[in-house]
Amino acid sequence: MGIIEQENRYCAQNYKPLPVVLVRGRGVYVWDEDGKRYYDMMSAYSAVSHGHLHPQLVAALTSQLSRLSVVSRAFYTDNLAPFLEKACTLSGMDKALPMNTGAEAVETAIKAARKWAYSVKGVEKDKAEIITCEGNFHGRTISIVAFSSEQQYKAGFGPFPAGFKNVPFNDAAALEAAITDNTAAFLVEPIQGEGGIIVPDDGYLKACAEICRKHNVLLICDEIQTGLGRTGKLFAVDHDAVKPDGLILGKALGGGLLPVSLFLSRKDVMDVFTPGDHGSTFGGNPLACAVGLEALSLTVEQQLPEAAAKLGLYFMQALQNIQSPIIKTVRGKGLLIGVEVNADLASAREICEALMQKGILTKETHETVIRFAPPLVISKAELNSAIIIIKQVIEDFSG
Ligand code: IF1
Repeated sequence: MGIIEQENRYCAQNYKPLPVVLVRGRGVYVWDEDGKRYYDMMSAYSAVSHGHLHPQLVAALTSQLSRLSVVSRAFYTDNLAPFLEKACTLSGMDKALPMNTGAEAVETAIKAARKWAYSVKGVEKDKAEIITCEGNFHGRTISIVAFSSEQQYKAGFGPFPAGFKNVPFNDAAALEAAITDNTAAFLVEPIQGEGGIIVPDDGYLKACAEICRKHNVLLICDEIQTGLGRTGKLFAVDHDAVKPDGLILGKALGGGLLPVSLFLSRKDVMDVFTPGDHGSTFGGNPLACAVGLEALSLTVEQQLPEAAAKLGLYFMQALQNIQSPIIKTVRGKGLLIGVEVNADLASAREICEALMQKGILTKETHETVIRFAPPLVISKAELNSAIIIIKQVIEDFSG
């Protein structure tokens, strides 16, 4: 039985992977079981922004593995505090709560916002509302898909908890109109990833921040995908010079090695948690802290935001210069780029399969958008080589 057949036999079919079996990764490259090399243009949905097996991240993890792995938060350890101090200093937040997956950090943010609404803002018990956006993606838990606008993510999983309200993305007036005295928070991705790399107008986030401040509503930004340099700034909120009341980090925070996530916020929000309120077996474990601290340091030391800004602009211009009727639009920021294809001329999935044949790995989102999000450590030479292949494949499809 081949490995794909074996996986189909034993694994739930909750994904439809491209027919490639990866066995090795390094930097911007991954290799399949036949030794064929691919450019990774997905970075595991931006979890591998530092490149596969970055030597400094592997060294940080290996070193920690020789000392202490997991002890739970029943005891103090020597590297949680330095990790959280670094994260707070870089983000301008007062305190952080460590979790593992992005969804867990989003759930933490929802709990914090609700408890803050009751205990600080004075919202009536069990009446707190959280506003989110159409086209959002914040994870796959029952509470989170309760406010998803993607029917497939909800179908068959009800019933869902109440207390969430969706407004159109990129419409600050709609946000203000949806706010009531019971509104605890506005939870938003600065750029919608899964929604198809939707970049809002300049100033949208700034307008939302002002509206939230005016109505004493927490602005919580989900930067699980857009954070740590991906969009050309350390955080995507920096494009609008917005400091949110809460920030959610994940994916690249784990250096492409471990699940590491954080909910960071103001002191008065974080202080609603008292011992026993919330927790996680692995949240803030020494391995995660060693990797998380190194991932943050590397992002800044290697100027990954600046690299993403420069190479992202170059990459987008190269994609926009491809003369092809199958390309409808090219959009994105930094190295988070989406190419929307003309659905009546070509299928994004088929283009991804053709790209795979030529040594480029990426995935479509929402059937019509091809995501290009390489590791931020990609060199201009590597990017040029990838662009040549992408151009060739799109021109072949254009007949
Ligand atoms: C899937 C999307 C990307 C996220 C944001 C929270 C989470 C994610 C902004 C949850 C996770 C992943 C999940 C993965 C596909 C992928 C994805 F297409 F679904 F939306 F990246 F764009 N906030 N996104 O992007 O973090 O719990 O997964 O660690 O579920 O299919 P997680």
